[in-house]
Amino acid sequence: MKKRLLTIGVCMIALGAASAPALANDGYDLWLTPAVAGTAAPDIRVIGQSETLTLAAGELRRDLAASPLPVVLARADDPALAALRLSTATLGEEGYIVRTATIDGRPSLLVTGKTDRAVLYGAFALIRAQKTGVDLAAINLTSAPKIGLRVLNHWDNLDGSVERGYAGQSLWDWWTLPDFKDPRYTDYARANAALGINGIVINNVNAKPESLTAPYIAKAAALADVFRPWGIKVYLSARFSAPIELGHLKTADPLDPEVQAWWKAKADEIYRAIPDFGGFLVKANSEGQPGPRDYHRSHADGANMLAAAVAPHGGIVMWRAFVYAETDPDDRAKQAYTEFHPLDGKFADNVLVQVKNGAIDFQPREPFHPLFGAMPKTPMMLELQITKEYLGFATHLAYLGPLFEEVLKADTRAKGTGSTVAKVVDGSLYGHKLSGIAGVANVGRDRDWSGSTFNQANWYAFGRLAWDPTLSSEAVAREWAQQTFGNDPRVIDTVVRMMMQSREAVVDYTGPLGLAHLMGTGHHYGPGPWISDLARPEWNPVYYHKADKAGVGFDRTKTGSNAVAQYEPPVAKLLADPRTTPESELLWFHHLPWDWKMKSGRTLWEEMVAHYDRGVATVAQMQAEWQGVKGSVDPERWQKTATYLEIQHREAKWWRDASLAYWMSVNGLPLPAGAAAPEHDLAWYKAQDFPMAPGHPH
Ligand code: GCW
Repeated sequence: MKKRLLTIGVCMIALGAASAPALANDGYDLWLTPAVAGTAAPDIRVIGQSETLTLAAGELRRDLAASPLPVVLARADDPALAALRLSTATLGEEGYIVRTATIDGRPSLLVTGKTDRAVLYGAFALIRAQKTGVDLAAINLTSAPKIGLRVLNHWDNLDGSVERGYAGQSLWDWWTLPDFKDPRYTDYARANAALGINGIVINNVNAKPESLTAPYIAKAAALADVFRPWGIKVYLSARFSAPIELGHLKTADPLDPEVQAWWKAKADEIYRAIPDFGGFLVKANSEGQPGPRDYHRSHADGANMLAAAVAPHGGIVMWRAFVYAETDPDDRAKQAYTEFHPLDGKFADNVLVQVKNGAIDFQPREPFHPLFGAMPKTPMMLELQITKEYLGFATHLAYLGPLFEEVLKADTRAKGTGSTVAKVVDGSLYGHKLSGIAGVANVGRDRDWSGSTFNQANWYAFGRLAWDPTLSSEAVAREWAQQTFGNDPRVIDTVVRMMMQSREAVVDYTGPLGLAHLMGTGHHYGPGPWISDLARPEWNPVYYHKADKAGVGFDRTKTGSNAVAQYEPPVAKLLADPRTTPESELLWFHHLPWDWKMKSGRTLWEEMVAHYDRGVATVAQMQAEWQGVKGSVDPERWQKTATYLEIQHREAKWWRDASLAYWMSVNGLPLPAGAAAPEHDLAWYKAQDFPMAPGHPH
């Protein structure tokens, strides 16, 4: 009796909560906002049977508001659709059609594709269309992903921490897996499927061998079971030396038959637990990780050995090109190209080489990596960083869509004009069947998943651009805003305006005109352009800016490291001359005097100061814009964003002031008239210390 009363009480509380006005929105729903209660539920019919089709129908029931027509979900080869003679030639396995059609004599809204997961993607596209104001009565969408592997890379450690993670602990509770499958894993899969993301590397590229042991394979298998019906495969980062650590072999030499046999057996073991396991991601001979070079073998030798182990099961290997060696005195920006370019044509068919967008390391702006277009025989996977290691962690508002778009649209000129990075990556430039794009995830256990509402947009933009790298980042920002904040045009316009200027603002206040790698050591939080005492030269910011009394910037032309020669001749030619180098990349390629005349007529020094000031001013403007939508955005997300913008403003000013104080200590120049003096002296900025900054092992 007592128990019953208690149950009734709980129900009443639950009911009370459900009927209370929606005062708060903690951002948990992401872009999967449920249809407003009270609108007529659409009529959904599923033809055919599968778990994925059922999930697709469930998504529509939850999120689609009234539909002008009944919705029909079916695979394209279903006899019920035969009369429609659908043209499915361009759809591939994942493409969908969403259009009006008469089915069994009833005017309907058809969602179809060749496979169940294509239908699922179509269902999400229909929901997106409705939320972005498309007239469903006239809808006619056909869409197929341009890139095959659309993968998130989790830098999640087995102890629950996340390398460069700013959204709380890892989403994976390794300890309670495989038994407990947290419902969040399903919500995570839904959010990804809505964007078309079809692969997740669940552990850090700085991998522990334990992730390949039986208990952790079982944990990975549990996640794979959750993700599978959502069209998502699980991948693992593999530690190259695992045959030594786990197999007790004396070597991990990729040409050693015992090592090869170990990996083959390991792959077989994984596939027994996860029949659709995607494959391995490998960081080798980079930042202390083991790799084939330890045995005087090439990256191709290492990759091909793993590729042979997974090939019988249809798996692939994503081999990272993020390498630079302390023993190599050459410009760090050149090292990946130097090492990988000669290996073109040497990789097995099921290997992709995964290349960061730029040649250094996910800086707020980098020129595109010269390896794109330089390895025609090798599928090149683009790696972007969604988590904002160098763009203000979770607190700064920096929409990365324009950064992603900038690299995707960059023209390598490898096969004439129009040889964009997007065409290299989607495989079309050289006719590769395998193609892929990876994003380092910004997801953790925070209620809003990504540490802030606006960080969700970066995950969203990655997914949408992975599906279609020709989309404009502004269009993506708009559709994200509509699904996140509703359809008040004033709110949407404000949000999109803020987003579209936000990344450039970060460039301005952290490192304008092609400056890069100026951050504090280890945690990478805040400015440290003065740092010069670290053991390896390329760890020091001074290595990257080379500022002295006479000038600033890294000479990567013939008179310097000649990194420009790694680009195709027409690109190299432009970059060899400071007058034809885009000013946004000027100091990346050139060392120039402080009084160098810029296109604006200002000196380089004046221009730099103007950029720092513009960066801070843009943040102030974003704050003002956000004030303008107070009351039109739910209070919880509004307040958190407002507070984060205050933090951003304070830190933008800190970056500006600290940087200017340092540059002035080097060039001895006064500030241009009207520019405010830094708040503190240089010694103060140098004395700041952040031993507990997040995302970095303490
Ligand atoms: O940007 C650097 C990060 C490291 C990271 C490395 C990489 C996973 O500071 O934390 O390690 O890149 O991409 O391998």
